[in-house]
Formats: sequence, structure tokens, C-alpha cells
Amino acid sequence: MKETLTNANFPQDAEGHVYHIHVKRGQVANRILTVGDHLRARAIAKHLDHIDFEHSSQRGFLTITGRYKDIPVSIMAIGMGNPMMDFLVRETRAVVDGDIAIIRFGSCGSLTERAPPGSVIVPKGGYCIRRNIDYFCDTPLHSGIQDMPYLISGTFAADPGMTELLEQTLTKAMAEHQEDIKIGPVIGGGLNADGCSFYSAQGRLDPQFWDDNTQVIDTALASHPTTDALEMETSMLFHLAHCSKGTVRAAGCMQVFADRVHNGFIRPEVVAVLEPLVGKAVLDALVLVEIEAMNEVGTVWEKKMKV
Ligand code: R1P
Ligand code: URA
Repeated sequence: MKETLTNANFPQDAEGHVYHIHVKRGQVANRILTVGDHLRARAIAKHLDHIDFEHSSQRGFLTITGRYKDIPVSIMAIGMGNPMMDFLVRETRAVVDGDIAIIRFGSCGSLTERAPPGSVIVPKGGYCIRRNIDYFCDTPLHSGIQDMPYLISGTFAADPGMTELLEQTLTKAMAEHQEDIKIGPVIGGGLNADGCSFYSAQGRLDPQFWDDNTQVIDTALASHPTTDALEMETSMLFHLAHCSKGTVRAAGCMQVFADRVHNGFIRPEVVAVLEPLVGKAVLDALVLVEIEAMNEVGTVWEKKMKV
């Protein structure tokens, strides 16, 4: 940590940089495309008209801000897991004026034959699967849930309008794709599940650990039979948007990497075709979202008058 921070409740430095993402007002746009992987973020940033700002924080958050089709957007890589999404949503909320539209573009495991590796899932909502620490601890504090190794939450809806736009731009991009490598289809209308772990909470068996997770996917599907995707951040994004008092709108899509039905995995040459195409389609959807952009005076994307 290099800067002097004030306010233990919401630490910021003297210039207004937030603690972990290390951006200040005017460096993040009202439209945000977020991914887990830094290389994915940099590859998508190649589609921008130009880049006005780039910063990689000490805590591993990458922010790239510029314009796409002349509209200010930020592409932000956050790493993996629910807490990273919490940092993203809260710290960007603190430095952006007005409403925010966030689309996450991740990778996932698929629970449906309809979405093999190479396809893209656009969930209409999501929920969380959490390892129940009380089940595994020496002396449980809570009665009633101590015999459940995993807790399945209720659902949070994605923004319906943004989700529809995303499905449209993705479907169009897939239809226009003509290379030999087969990708698609786009699968919408189902749910995403965020596991709190890539391993135990997503039902991966690991003999090195006590996990009691052979039933976790079936248990989740019993409550949420339309679950298509398993990953780690998108449901948290929907949850935080739901709790943002109406100021954050969110949608998400994920490229299917892991086939959890037949136990397969996507090949690198398919990712090489799929990822840039989906990234561009997400940008196309993001700039169509109707949202009032903040006053650009003093921002990194401010258009300077030629003198
Ligand atoms: C696990 O491999 C990671 O991949 C998925 C999961 O949500 C988790 O973050 O998304 P990203 O590819 O965006 O990181
Ligand atoms: N990301 C996940 O979280 N799970 C998978 O199975 C694949 C990608």
C-alpha cells in the first residue's frame, strides 16, 4: 500500500482512489464489461475505438477505459470468486456518477446437453451454492442447517432488457460466424449458479478433502431445475444489482468451457475463435443499453476541443 487512506468505513486516498481497484471518479464509465481473466480483458480492449486509461491495481484489478462506437465503456478484469465481484460493484459504484450498467462475460461449466463446450449461456437469473461451514466445523453454532453440507439460495433476476439485448447481439454474431471451427449455440432463459468454490461447491470430487458433495448438483437442480451454468461471479453480480437501490443494472453471459454432463473441456482453438466474437457482441449490447452517461468534463474520455 503506497497511499495514505482515510475513512476506515470506505477507504479512499486524497485524490479519491478507492482502496482495491485504485480508480477515482472519471476513470470508470457508466457502462462496464467485466471478466475474470486479464488476457480476456486485453483482447476485448482491442475492439475499442481507442483506450483513454489503463490501470492494473496492486490487488490485481485491471481497468481499461475508452470508447466503443464512440460511447465510453470500461473493461474490468477482477479475478475469481464472489468477493471480487463485491469489490467491483461497490468500488465502481463509489466513483461513477449516475446509474451503472454491468455485463459480465465469464466462462462456465454446463449442466445441459443443449450447451456443449463452445456455446454461450445467457442466464435470466442466478443463485448461489455455498459450502456450509457449520456442517464441517467442530461445534456448530446454528441448529437446523448443520446437517446440510451446501446451502442453495433463492434466485436473483438479471436485468430483462439488457439480457434481451445481449441474446440478440450474441445470436447475430454467431449467425455471422463462418469459420470451420463450430461454435454456439446461444442458450437463454435458464439460470446460472455461482459456486463459492470451483471445486467442492461445483460438485467436483477430490479424494484429498472431506467435502460431502456427491449430491450438491442434484440438490441444486431439485430446487432450480432450469440451471444451465455453473461458475463463480455472475449470480453475485445479480444479487448486488438487486441490492443497489436501483442504481446498478446487470446482465451476464458465459462461454461454456467445462461439459459437466459428459465430462469434457473446451479446446484452445475453439476459445481462440469464440472469445473475441463474444467479447465484441457484449460490447455491442453494452453500448445499446439506455443509460445516462456522466458529465464527461474531467473524465479520461473527455473529448478535448482542438485549439
Ligand atoms: C474458474 O475457472 C473461473 O472461471 C469462471 C469462473 O466464474 C471463475 O472465475 O469465470 P472467468 O473465466 O471469467 O474467470
Ligand atoms: N468456470 C467455473 O467456475 N466452472 C467451470 O466448470 C468452468 C469454468
